[in-house]
Amino acid sequence: MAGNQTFTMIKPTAFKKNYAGAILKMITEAGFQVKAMKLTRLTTEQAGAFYAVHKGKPFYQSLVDFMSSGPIVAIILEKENAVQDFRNFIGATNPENAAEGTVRKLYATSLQENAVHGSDSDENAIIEADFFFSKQERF
Ligand code: DGI
Repeated sequence: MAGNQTFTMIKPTAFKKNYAGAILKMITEAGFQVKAMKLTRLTTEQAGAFYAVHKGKPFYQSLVDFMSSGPIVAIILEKENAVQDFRNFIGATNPENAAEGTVRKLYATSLQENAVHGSDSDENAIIEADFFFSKQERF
């Protein structure tokens, strides 16, 4: 993946509210190229594994329940400096702190239901992309 890709998910509430099209438009207009994409749903086991780093925190179970509550759109994106640029583009974890014009400012419902995920390092981008996509599903 060589540092130029990141992984994102459009989370269940944002998908349910039909924001996926608008969010994807923002993403591509910001210069990110879609390299893989699928509509899928996490089991509670998969959501638990994806967010294992938060295990033991007070919000963990609620986060796992939420992330497995409905369909998500999983996407691999490519752009120079993809991980950092995408995190700047989506805004702060808590939408109350997200800058104007960011995806989370526009489409998040709450801290937990904050519209989109974005990998926090090149290493995690690779792990997360591999979690969802086979070689054949990437372009
Ligand atoms: O990398 P981020 O998604 O911005 O943030 P993170 O990896 O620290 O947390 C993963 C997700 O967990 C985040 O998108 C929303 C949720 N979360 C993080 N901190 C809290 C939280 N949910 C609740 N309810 N309370 C928190 O303090």
